[in-house]
Amino acid sequence: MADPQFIEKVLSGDIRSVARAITLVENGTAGSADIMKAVFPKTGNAVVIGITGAPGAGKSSLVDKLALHYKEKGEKIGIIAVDPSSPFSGGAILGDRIRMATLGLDKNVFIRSMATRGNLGGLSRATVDAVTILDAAGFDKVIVETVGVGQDEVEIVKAADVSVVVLVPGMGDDIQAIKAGIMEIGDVFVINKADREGVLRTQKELEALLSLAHRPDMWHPPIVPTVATENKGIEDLSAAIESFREFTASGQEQSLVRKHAIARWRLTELLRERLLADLMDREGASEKLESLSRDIADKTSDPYSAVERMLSATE
Ligand SMILES: Nc1nc2c(ncn2[C@@H]2O[C@H](COP(=O)(O)OP(=O)(O)O)[C@@H](O)[C@H]2O)c(=O)[nH]1
Ligand SMILES: [Mg+2]
Repeated sequence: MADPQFIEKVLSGDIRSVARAITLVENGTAGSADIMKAVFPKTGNAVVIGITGAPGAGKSSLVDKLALHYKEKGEKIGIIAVDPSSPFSGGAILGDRIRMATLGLDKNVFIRSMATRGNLGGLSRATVDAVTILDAAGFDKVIVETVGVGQDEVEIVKAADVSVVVLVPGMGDDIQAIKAGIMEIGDVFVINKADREGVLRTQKELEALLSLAHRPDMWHPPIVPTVATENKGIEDLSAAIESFREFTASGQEQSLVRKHAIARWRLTELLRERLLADLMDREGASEKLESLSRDIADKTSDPYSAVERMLSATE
């Protein structure tokens, strides 16, 4: 059982307790399942906004401005930056400090970086759990920033209530985005760095692409030009996010389908992680993994035979 006093503090929005809960859950520490069980029923009030796009597109700048915008409206904002590229989040932590400085050390703005831990994966599970904790802790908006590269991140953004895809003027970046498979997931598109040339052309290209896409909910994703560094277009972005929220609120059926898909994905992720963790907990499992990996590399075994040997309970 999780300490009820600790849970109470998390639910009341106590920043230190929230941070500790996220760390415990991120590390999968004993007792973290109890924390999640206790907070889950208290969720559902936060608007979760996923922001994705290529590195350097201006996501962090945009997230900071958007957070300021919400903060000025008297809301509590949680920001989670997902950085799978930094296994040791030293750089990410430094980034957080800088962001804290601009946003102000404030009990209404909580910033946290998530990085890949070990080789068991679980980044997307940990991120979605962190979102759950912030939601239960009374944050009005939870913004998740990811570099739109891996499948994990696409899933994280899909799990948000509103997914925002950030592009910049110029053809190259658009193609990159399509490759990464993030075009289909955008509920709102931003063309950031609109102070640069080619905004209109990118907008036209994007409109053409979107007109080919078929969304089951029939939503037409708005395209919002912004200049994050000059705080331009932030109101429009906020309005576009809100309009999608209103749209989903009116379409009960589609939003249930979406919720169901997210729940299934979440359950599958957790199962995957648990099953792997249970397997690796077995006596000598790490050594076995190492030696089988060597065998595959040496071609004295193949991955399929190796996985069978890993799974066999004997040895
Ligand atoms: N010219 C211009 N530069 C921007 C704009 N938004 C962000 N930047 C700059 O682009 C760089 C990358 O921004 P960042 O927010 O870190 O991008 P991220 O990697 O997507 O999070 C930084 O040097 C920003 O100052 C913008 O609207 N216009
Ligand atoms: Mg960033």
